[in-house]
Amino acid sequence: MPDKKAEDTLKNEKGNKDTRVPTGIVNEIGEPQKSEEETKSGYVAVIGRPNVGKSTLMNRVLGQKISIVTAKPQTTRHQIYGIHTEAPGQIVFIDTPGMHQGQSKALNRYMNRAAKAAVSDVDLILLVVDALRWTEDDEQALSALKGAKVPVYLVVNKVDKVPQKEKLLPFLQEVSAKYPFERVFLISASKDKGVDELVAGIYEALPKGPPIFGEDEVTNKSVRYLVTELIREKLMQRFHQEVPYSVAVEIESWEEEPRITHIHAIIWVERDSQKAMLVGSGGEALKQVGIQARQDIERLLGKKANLKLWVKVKKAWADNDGLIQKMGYKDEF
Ligand SMILES: Nc1nc2c(ncn2[C@@H]2O[C@H](COP(=O)(O)OP(=O)(O)OP(=O)(O)O)[C@@H](O)[C@H]2O)c(=O)[nH]1
Ligand SMILES: [Mg+2]
Repeated sequence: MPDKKAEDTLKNEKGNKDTRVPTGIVNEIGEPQKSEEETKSGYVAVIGRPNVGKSTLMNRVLGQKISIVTAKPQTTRHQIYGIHTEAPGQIVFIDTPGMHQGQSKALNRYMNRAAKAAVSDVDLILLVVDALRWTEDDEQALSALKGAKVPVYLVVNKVDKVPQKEKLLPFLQEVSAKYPFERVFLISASKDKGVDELVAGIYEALPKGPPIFGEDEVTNKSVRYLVTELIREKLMQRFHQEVPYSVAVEIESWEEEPRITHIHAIIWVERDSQKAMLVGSGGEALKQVGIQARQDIERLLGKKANLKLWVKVKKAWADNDGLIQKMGYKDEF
């Protein structure tokens, strides 16, 4: 696993209020604390096809939005860590792009590589699937488990969509026969069902050890990166057809004042027609994107933000290996 990148990463707002207490100290209600030899820690890769709820699950455990979520597939594009620290130890989730068969564009190939790379050097893998739906893309995600040397849990998400639970049985049998999963969990990440049981199950699989990251760290990504993602989330949610898959967001300038942060960001698209869609009708849709993104950004930064967005065209950037690297899609997993 790469070492943590210390500077500029997002810290846990809870800070020292975190439930983990240093070795040998007795907490307020008088219970002796676990020494570091008793805590558990490790990396947990969250993989699966697009749109099954991997990012929703990670955010649910962390209790905050670290990874963006939309109703559209192929939302997550990079690996992103979500670091969960509490009394029993530390779970470092690695959220990944959904694995899928479309390999036509350089960006899609990058996303599949980023997802596959997460499977090595971890302590546990969660294969997330959608209750009752098994597709070719699930098969692709499953094939990434070949040669995995660590336990794999099957996590069947969105069980809230299946009122008759007996209908799940044949699906579970079918999927369980495909791989020797160590355990199977039925959950609803968005309705918070079965998630605590899954977290308890994760600790059972992790090795004993001290936390890997500082207890106030919640991700390996910079605040600036999270800001670009929040803008991309609003763009994906608002626009349809090919636009969501053709946007990349870049911070052009970032200026801190005591009470406000001024952020200028460029939205890159692939075609003039896409730019026209974004800025069309007096720019109303883009204005709404800006307002919604600013609200989330202010929550993230804990202060006021002044957000300015520009749309620019870089022809077929997602289809060009050199350009996707320039846009930040580098193989540094
Ligand atoms: N009904 C229901 N919907 C869910 C649940 N979990 C996630 N969703 C929805 O499923 C959609 C996809 O969720 P994401 O978390 O973005 O899925 P993902 O697997 O990270 O998708 P990619 O990043 O594209 O690979 C969103 O609309 C979520 O709100 C759940 O437990 N029940
Ligand atoms: Mg995701």
